[in-house]
Parts: sequence; C-alpha cells; structure tokens
Amino acid sequence: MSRLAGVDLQPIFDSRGQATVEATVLLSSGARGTAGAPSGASTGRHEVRPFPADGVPGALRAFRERVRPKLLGTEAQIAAVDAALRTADGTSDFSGIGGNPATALSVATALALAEEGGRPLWRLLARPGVDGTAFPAIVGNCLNGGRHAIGGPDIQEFLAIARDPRPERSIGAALQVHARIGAALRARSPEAALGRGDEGGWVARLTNVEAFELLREACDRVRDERKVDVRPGVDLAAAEFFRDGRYRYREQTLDSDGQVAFVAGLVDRFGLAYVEDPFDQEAFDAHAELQRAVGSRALVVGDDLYTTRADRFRRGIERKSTGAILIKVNQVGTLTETFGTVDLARTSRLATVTSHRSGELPEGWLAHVALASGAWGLKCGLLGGERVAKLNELLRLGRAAPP
Ligand code: 2PG
Ligand code: MG
Repeated sequence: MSRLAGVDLQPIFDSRGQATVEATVLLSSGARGTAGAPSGASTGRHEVRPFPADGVPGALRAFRERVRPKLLGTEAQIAAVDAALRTADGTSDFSGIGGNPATALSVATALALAEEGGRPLWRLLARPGVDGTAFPAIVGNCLNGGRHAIGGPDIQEFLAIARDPRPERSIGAALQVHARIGAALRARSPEAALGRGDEGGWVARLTNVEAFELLREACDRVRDERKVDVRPGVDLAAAEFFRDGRYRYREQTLDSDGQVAFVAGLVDRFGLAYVEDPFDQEAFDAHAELQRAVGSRALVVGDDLYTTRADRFRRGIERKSTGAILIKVNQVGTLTETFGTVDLARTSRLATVTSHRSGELPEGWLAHVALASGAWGLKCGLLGGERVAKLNELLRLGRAAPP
C-alpha cells in the first residue's frame, strides 16, 4: 500500500479570471496527480464554503499549517485522504480549509491512484455495475442569461439535451444546435453585437420566450438532419430571482402556483426534456408538484435544491421532488461525499447529471466522474477551452470503450 509522499497547493485562475487552487499529490510509488477546483456564480445556499473567510491566501495558509501535516504519510486511498481533509477542516461546511482545496486534493489523489494502477480514472471510481459503455447525454449550454451573462434573458441557461449511445453523435448534435442559434441571431440582427456568456452560450437581448423559440427551432432542425435525439432544456436557477416569496422575472411576477403553471406550460409549449432548478432552493413541495405534472415527459433536476448533499437529497427522495440530482464535486468538497450521493441516487433509481461550474478549468476529469457514476447526463457547456476539454475527454473515453 503506497502513501502520500508529497502534497502541494498553488493558486491558479479559472475561466472567469477568478483565483482558485490546484493541488498536486505525489504517492510513495512515484505516481502523481494534479487537479484544480472550479467556482460557481449562482451558488446554492447549502454548498460548502469554497475558501476560508480570507479567500485563497487563507486557504494556502490553512493548507501549510493544518492540511499538509495531516496528509503526509496518509494511506493512498480516496476515503482515507477525504477523511483526513474533513478532520483537518473541523467544520461542517469546509470553512476551515475551504471546499475548493479539498476538492482539488481529493481529485488529485484519485488521479495519482489511477496512474499508479495503470487504469483510467473512471475505472477507479466506477460504481457497481458500471462498465463504461453507457455514455451520458450532453446537457449543452446554448444561450446564457441570469448571473452568467450581461444583458441576456433572466433565465440562466437554455440547453440542448442530446442523447445518443455514441458520444461523438450527441456532442456533434449539441454543438450544431449552438452554431445554428448563433447563425439565427446574426440573421435576425446583423448589426447587433453578439457575445458569449460565462459558459460559452450566446448572449443576446432576448425575452425568455424568444430564447426558447430559437432553441426549439434549432433542436428540431438538428434532430431531423442528424437523426439524433436533441431537445430543448432549461436551468432556470430560479433562486436567483426569487425574492419575498415571488418569482420576479423582468416580464412577470409569479407566486409558487403561478411558477408551477408557467414551467409546466414551457414544458408543453417547447417540448422541454430537462428542467433544472425551477423553484427556490427550499421549495421541496413545489418541485414535487411540478414533478407530478411533467415528470413523465421531462427530467426535473435539483441543483441548488440539493447542492449534492445526501441529507438534502434524502428529503427530496421522500417527497418525490425531482427525477434527478445535479452532481458537483465542489458543492460538497470530496469525491467520497460526491459518490455517497451518487450511490443514494442509484439505489433510489433516480438519475444523476454530472456538472461543471460556471468558472471552470481546462481539465477533463469531470467526464470520468460522469462515466463512473453511470450518469444520465454530463452538463459541461459547449464552447470555450475549459468546456471543450470535458467534451473531448468524453470522446476519448468513447473511443476507448470495449466494442
Ligand atoms: C448551475 C451552474 C453550472 P454555477 O447553476 O448549474 O451551470 O452554475 O457554477 O454558477 O453555480
Ligand atoms: Mg444549476
């Protein structure tokens, strides 16, 4: 059994230019792993703290004083390293050492172990029954709004949901939807500036309904042309515009019942296959109402509702709030906790969607987490090097799959 012979934590920048950290783990066998931690903008209230109170400098100090001495000599196993991180932290929300340093160290350990064993990361992490031949749907961001865009619609993400057994076909279809929407926006307003948001989706002055119309049109065309099942989806990130008990859009203000009716109407009108965070992050019952109304036609997904936490997900399972949970490693801070929640979904026969953050790094390990989880979907954006890195890694895994 090898041990941790060296650990390091260094500041780096994410795709928004914000400071985050990268960890390197060296095993006594000589194997080494390096991974960085991403950062969210529309963060859920129940996520762990990404950094101690004074940010990256505080994380580096805590690492030198509390984390490194604990980790050196620890058994080279994900569970042992994650337990040592929890002990070094000593809080319930990782505010002692930071959830992002913990994420980077946990994933770097897993990468080192994969290298040591001469096998891909997904195999090391694979859940029982997962053989690496079932590839996730692509949940690809085509139009950005909300906190991820300046001047766009108030709904955060208009998504292409592309499902095909072969990743090159699902990825190709989602990318084509993105390109078609870009072409449609240019044709509509040739003089207007056209930008892209934090996750690489287009940003244009559109109402929510106009954005859904463009998305549906593009999905319909690509589905016909490529014979790939690609349909519209949405992440409302509704907690971001929920204030004083009301959902406050630019164009309308809705109470909870109004929001249920509005979102169910969108599912019907635009044929949505996927609906993430349609309500505030405490609204377990409203989620359940929507799930009852549209759950057979669309995957209702909890992100801010659960923040990858098993305790919150258990409440959602009891109340039948959603059909799926979004999985983000740095919402909980370790691979052990992440896969604890994935296993809960699997035993409850609910779907998982493995997800990036809006501030990302050009690394591909997320594709391995998705494959290892037997995830229904991989949500990782479509354009920008930090998004394409994950798509390309999934393509590589597709080529490596046994026939
Ligand atoms: C989300 C994510 C990623 P953020 O809301 O699902 O798309 O955004 O990383 O800003 O929380
Ligand atoms: Mg979300």
